[in-house]
Amino acid sequence: MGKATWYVTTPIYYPSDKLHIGHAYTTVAADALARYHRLNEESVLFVTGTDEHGQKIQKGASDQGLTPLAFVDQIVRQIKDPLWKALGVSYDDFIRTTEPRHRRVVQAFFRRLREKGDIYKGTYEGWYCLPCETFWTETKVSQGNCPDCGRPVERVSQESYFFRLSAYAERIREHIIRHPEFIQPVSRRNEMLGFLDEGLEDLSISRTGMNWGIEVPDDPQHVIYVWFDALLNYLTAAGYESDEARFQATWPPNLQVMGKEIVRFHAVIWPIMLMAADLQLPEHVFGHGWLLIGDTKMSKSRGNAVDPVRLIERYGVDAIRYYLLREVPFGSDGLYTEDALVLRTNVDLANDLGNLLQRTVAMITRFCQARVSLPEAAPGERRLKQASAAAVAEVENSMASFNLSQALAAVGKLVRRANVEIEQSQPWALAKRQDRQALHTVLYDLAETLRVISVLLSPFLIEAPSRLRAQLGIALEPRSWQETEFGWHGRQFQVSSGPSLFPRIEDKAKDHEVQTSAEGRQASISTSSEETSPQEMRHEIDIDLFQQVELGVGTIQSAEIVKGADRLLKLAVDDGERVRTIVSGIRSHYAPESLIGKQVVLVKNLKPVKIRGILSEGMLLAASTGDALALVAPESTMAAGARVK
Ligand code: ME8
Repeated sequence: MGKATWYVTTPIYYPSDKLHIGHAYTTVAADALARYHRLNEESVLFVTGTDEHGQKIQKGASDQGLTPLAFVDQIVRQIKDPLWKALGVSYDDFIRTTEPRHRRVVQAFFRRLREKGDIYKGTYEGWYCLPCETFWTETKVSQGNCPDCGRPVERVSQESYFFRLSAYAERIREHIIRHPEFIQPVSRRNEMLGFLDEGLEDLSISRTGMNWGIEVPDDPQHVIYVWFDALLNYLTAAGYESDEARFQATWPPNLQVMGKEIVRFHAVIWPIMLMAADLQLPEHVFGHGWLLIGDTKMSKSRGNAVDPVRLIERYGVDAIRYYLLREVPFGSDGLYTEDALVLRTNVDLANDLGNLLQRTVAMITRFCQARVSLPEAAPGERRLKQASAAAVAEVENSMASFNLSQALAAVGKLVRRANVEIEQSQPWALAKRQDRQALHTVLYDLAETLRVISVLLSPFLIEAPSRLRAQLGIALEPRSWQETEFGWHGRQFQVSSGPSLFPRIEDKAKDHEVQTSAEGRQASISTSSEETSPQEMRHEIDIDLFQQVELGVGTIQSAEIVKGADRLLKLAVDDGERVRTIVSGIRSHYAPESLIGKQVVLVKNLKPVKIRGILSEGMLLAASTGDALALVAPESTMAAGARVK
């Protein structure tokens, strides 16, 4: 676009009540993108704020016996802190539509369009939905209810200013068709084209008989319609009519993010306002899906809202941000459950990432006196180097298409790949063989991969990247996205183990009696171990990892009691190549003689261990529950040595 600043916006929210995780979702997504562009060394303007005028706010205030300003002031304070502060929302500007800078812009804009003839005075006859602050014509209202939210609408009949939307219907359609990237995802673009097919009527943009809003210039009986006022916040924050240099560097927005229910305002009405004022249109308008509770949208007025601050207190900011951005493909609707949040944290963050860090630091500490650098003669092409480069490219592509969950999935894949690398390269065996070159190469690559992961995660997570980097002994914050280059850190890592990156939530939950929410949430994941069983928290493995376990059929040739050990039997098992000795704890379930000739499944590549002075070379598979135990066997006789997979 050739301008200096990458400009991203969220909707400005109604401070009519506390915000919930639906609002957090939009804001954290915009925040991750803003952080990503900053890391890419771009100048960024990230704006969020509050939409403080309109009947809904006025009513909320009078219900509490407050002036509208006093009413919104207290809510706005809480939105800034604790909410956005605790969630790590790095906005550059928080705009409130009650600020004088905004009022000036709205009035100047109104004047400009009125002078041009795109705003004119007439009479409005129709319906109004208060919760949506939306006008509806007779044909759209079904049985007295709002077509968007289904709640009753009220009849309005009054003198009003109108904005000549209809005059721009063809231009906006053409813009949407010519710029497939303008409205995203594509499903929203199709919806908007469908909406335009129904025809555009001029929009009533003023009300009389209420005073909580910005007056129409030179006609103070009229207050400007809250949506017309609110949409202009994006101009105000960019410096329109107040700071020309800032405006030139910033306008138009690169990305405007919002929930799908208000795409119509942002992808049709708002661009037409800009066309009428001869201003450039935003590059991308992205309408994401809804967080649902059961099968309904989470919302303030439905009383099913989940408070993000309480979740952060319980699970930490990174778990919440990760869940919001990873769980649901950006653009689709997704079910919110606290169980899913816990599962995501435990599997992806505690198990996969936490273990990778913990194992890597432990091995570098143990085998390399906590210090590792890349050996001179290390090969240039290495598996983790390739996997890191692939992950970086995938994250970059995903971020360019705003696909945040795909970006995080790519990071997850790299984490799992690194865990597999540990299994495959077996650093402990390299240490034992004193293969210093191979050992240092693999441990350096693991540290380097973790470093790359810390950079990849830093747009998304607030605390974990620096805690991870502290254990690797490197600067706590990456300075630029270029640090995702493998080998960028071409020097030594001096590691030191630290507290677990993500303690498993079940452990934490045991310490806290977690209450179900008073706000109508059904079941909290809470504390009980039956609800969050280890099976549910299962650490998924790739097929590569599974295939490293060599399973085969064996035939038991002899079995004898191990003296002095009442649970053990010493078995001789023909594995198809040789007869190996296996010590197995099955004595209380099988009489030795009953086992002779029995077929079993054994783990063939288990490290031999001495048990009661006997070298045991493998393990038999057995199913067990409670006191019951049964050896696993092929369903029909197989040759000893047959592979089990
Ligand atoms: O519409 N799932 O403000 P608002 C996902 N003031 N996102 C959700 C959500 C959910 N369940 N609930 C809310 C307004 N959101 C106007 C905007 S802009 C010029 C004026 C998010 O307080 C989502 O971004 O009703 C949605 O569009 C926005 O909050 C609505 O916030």
